[in-house]
Amino acid sequence: MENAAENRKRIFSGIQPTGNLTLGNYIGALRNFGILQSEYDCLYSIVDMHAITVRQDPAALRKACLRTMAIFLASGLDPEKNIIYFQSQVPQHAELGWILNCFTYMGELSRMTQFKDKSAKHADNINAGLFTYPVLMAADILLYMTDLVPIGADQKQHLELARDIALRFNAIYGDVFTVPEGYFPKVGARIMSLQEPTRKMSKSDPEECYIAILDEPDVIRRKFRRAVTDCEACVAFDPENRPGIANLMSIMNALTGKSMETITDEYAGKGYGAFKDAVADCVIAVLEPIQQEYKRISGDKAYLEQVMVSGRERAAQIAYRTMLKVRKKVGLAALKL
Ligand code: ATP
Ligand code: LTN
Repeated sequence: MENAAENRKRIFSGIQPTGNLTLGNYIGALRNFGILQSEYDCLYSIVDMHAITVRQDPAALRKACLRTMAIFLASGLDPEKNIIYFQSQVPQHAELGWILNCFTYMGELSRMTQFKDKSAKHADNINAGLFTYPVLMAADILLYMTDLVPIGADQKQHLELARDIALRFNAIYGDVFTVPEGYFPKVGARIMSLQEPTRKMSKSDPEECYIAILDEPDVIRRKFRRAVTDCEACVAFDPENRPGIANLMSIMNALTGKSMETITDEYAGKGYGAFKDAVADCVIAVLEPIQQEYKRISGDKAYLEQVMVSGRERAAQIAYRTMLKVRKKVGLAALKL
């Protein structure tokens, strides 16, 4: 595929194997991965090196990596069509990350909102990796001459930085990197927390804030029933003043395609209880087949291993070619295999 697809546009995206993948990850990113796979030449990475910017239990991290890969496959990503692999198994990510660190300014990194949020959350461990996290993300993307990056809205600032770094590098050394564009979902680019609907749904928040892709139906129903709304008890889309109900409407809209007007009309006079149950039903209908497939795939360790090895080999070939070029440009000795 790597050669045959030379003239197709290339896609790269990554998901951290931290905790349980959420409905936000699914709607904001994963669902688009599946849609894009037939038209583009895609790489989807489990970005385990990004995950260790916050302290991880080693055994739990190893498990989470495999679980994330199984969820990728269960949600319909074809490992033949796409390159699915673990970031840390292609060492060129770290190598390019270092080089790009030397082309990124402290001021740029200090402005990153994710760094500010994560520093507040992990005040006892504000390490340099957390600070340079966006540079490693830029390396992920630029290593594969990526054209398009499917991500949720929270990653927009990081993508802008990756573009700036690419442009800066190209201005010095000539056209080395493809300058990537973001690909954001039209609806659902920012699914909010069920308990604090002014903040994004995040898998590192407490359980009741998010729906995990692998949550059982009764858990999903319970979490939606307990979701924070307001006391107006009428379904209407007003994200500014009524973020909780607007978030539930966005989830329904993203999963069923029903417009906000249709949803408003359908649930007029029915109260929040019925609406919350209906949102839960839509989510269950989408997640159930993924969960069934997950159960099947996650038991097949040999298959997962095979996907991992083949993904790594295919990704490494492209990464190797980019690094030959980059090393030459910056004046580092060639590293031939
Ligand atoms: P963490 O809470 O551990 O930082 P995260 O879920 O925010 O995790 P990732 O797992 O790295 O971060 O996110 C993977 C993809 O999912 C990214 O493209 C991100 O933009 C998208 N995403 C994450 N949360 C949401 C959300 N609430 N709504 C829409 N997209 C999201
Ligand atoms: N930073 C992203 C995860 C991520 C990513 C990437 C996304 C790491 N490398 C490359 C797209 C492309 C996050 O925190 N959600």
